[in-house]
Amino acid sequence: MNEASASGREAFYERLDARSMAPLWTRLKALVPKDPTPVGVPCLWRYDEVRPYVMESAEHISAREAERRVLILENPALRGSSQVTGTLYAGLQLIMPGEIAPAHRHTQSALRFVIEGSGAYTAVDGEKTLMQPGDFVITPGWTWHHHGNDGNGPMVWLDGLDIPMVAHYNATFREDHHEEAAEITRPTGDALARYGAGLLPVGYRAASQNSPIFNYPYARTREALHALTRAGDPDPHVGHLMRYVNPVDGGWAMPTMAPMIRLLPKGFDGLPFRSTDGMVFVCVEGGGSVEVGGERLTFGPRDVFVVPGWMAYRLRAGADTVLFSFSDRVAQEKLGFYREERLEA
Ligand code: GTQ
Repeated sequence: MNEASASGREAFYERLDARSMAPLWTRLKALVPKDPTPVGVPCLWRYDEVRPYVMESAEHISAREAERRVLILENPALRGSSQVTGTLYAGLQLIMPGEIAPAHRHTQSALRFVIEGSGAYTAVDGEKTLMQPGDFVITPGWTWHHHGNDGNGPMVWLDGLDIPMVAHYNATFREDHHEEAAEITRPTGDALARYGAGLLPVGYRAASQNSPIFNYPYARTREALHALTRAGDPDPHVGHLMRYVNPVDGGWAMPTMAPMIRLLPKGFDGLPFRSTDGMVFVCVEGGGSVEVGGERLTFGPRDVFVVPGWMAYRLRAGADTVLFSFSDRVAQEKLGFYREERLEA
């Protein structure tokens, strides 16, 4: 191309620009790349390092004043965005004895994975559930919820929310309840008895895309995971990997976030794996390492780490290890985007 036509092109682009238009061909490869560019970087938050900050937050603000006293786990490559992956938010929430985090509701879905403490509860849509370490708890979008702590020690859980995903669709709404604690209309344990015992009320019709079970107690989950180890070998890439299920339709427990839990037997030396969903992990028991992006992050109980989508990773376990995780896989599957790849060693 000669100079005259090159400058003619540039002038054309400028005239386009003035009309709020642009040539696709200068952007095509970035807009429609061959494969995904990972969003964010791998990162591990070691619980013994972050815990002092979580506890100190109680010296600076009450749950009431904060509304939610949470330290956001922000991806180091996405600072200022409140994102842990391209679509997900994560944070560590602290509730001290006697406190109440006041009732509100929002279109975002939330999940809680209990890290430390006992005696605290969350109330969701009229039912309170007591939380224990390892419990997986759902707050469906647009349900009233407040949290409280009737115990005598602090409680910390990991919050996972689809905040960036809902923001992407500009479909964010919130409402504060007129009372600090929303009304309790059902006894504690009601949902688990009705929907979590391999039974369903006859004539039951799903009112939501969320599982009607909103607390999956760790004691039961753990028992199931250990039974699997007696029944056969783990998948060589992902271990004994299970998803939290909605018993009404067999689908994922939540419509936008995909919660899973896995057991990696002692000595597990996983083959590399990658999938399009960025994943947030919590080590529940045991310990090991994740090799990702040319580094090796070692983890133990209560540590949280993130693996960006489409980055290959290998999991290893030095002891029988339980890992909880969540990602946007369920949304990607519904939209037809989800892909995974099992790689050679
Ligand atoms: O517990 O309702 O970490 O609304 C962020 C926003 C927790 C909550 C978060 C929230 C909540």
